[in-house]
Amino acid sequence: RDARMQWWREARFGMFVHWGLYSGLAGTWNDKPVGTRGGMEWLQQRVRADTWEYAHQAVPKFQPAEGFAKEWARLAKEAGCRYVVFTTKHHDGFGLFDSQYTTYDAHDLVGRDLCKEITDAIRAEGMKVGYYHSVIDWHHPQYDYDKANQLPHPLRGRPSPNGPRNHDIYVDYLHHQARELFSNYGRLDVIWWDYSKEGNEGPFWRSDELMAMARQLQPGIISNNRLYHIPDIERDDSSDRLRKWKPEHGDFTTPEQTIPSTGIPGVDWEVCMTMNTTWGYSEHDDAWKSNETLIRNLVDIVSKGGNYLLNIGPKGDGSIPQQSIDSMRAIGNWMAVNGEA
Ligand code: FUL
Repeated sequence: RDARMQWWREARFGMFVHWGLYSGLAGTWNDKPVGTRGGMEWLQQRVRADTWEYAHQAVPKFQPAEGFAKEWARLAKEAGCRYVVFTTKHHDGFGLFDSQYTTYDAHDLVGRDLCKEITDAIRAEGMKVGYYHSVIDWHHPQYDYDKANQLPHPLRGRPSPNGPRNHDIYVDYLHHQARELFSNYGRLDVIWWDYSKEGNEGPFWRSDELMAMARQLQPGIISNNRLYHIPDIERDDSSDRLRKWKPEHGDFTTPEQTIPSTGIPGVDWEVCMTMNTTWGYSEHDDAWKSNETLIRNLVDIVSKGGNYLLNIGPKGDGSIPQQSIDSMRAIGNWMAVNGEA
């Protein structure tokens, strides 16, 4: 494990990317802001849209420009990142990769394998590649939102229009897609699962099998622990829960939007954070952190032994908000002067 973790422990700084159908909607639904703060990658749930309505509005606005991925990779490199983790599928269920198990993916709706474009671009800049993959899937007809007990779904508590939902069928689908990701894009360095809720950890997703599959198909891969561990946004007794977490449940833990005050002794950890308050792009969120804050966060985290995974939320055409470009460059300049070679 130490051998697998070595590059990551040395990396210190990575770029997170949240990008999918929600990006083109930009935090707006029916010409109204969905809000000015908070995760707009949750837009579908925030407006209580079913998948048909959501996709109908979102797909025409999701039009990736040629070469967008190279811009992301160049920016990450310039900022001093050693790895990039991006959303292969977020909770809305839309995949950036080409899956033979659904038509709700970039291949079928956009005519491109965006996962491949992004993966290749990151590799070409010599960085490590990570996939954020959601185990939650609002679009899947067998995703059991009642049993999963984790979503404000428009149909929650009402009879499903598709009849009873069979969670096992959804979990098979999750495993099939994971196999595609582990098999079809070459070497993968990080798998970043998202996420379990209390009572739905581990066996709920047949997580031991997922982890074994990852190890078998990608021997060098490292993984976060969110198949087994509830992320720290959900609860505040993380140290207590971390005692129950075993190394086979993942290689590192992922405090979200917050820096543990005294680090997390004996555990590898990575703080993921937004630059404003949303992961997915919003045209209404102007609560940008200053460059000084971002650099202080990086120094604070690294001095306590953690990694910093800093998020950008590109727009529907794949372009990066100017504030994020400027901040990443400012971090890069700081690193060039103060960082290690
Ligand atoms: C959370 C998700 O629900 C958010 O949308 C975001 O992806 C964050 C990194 O993880 O659990």
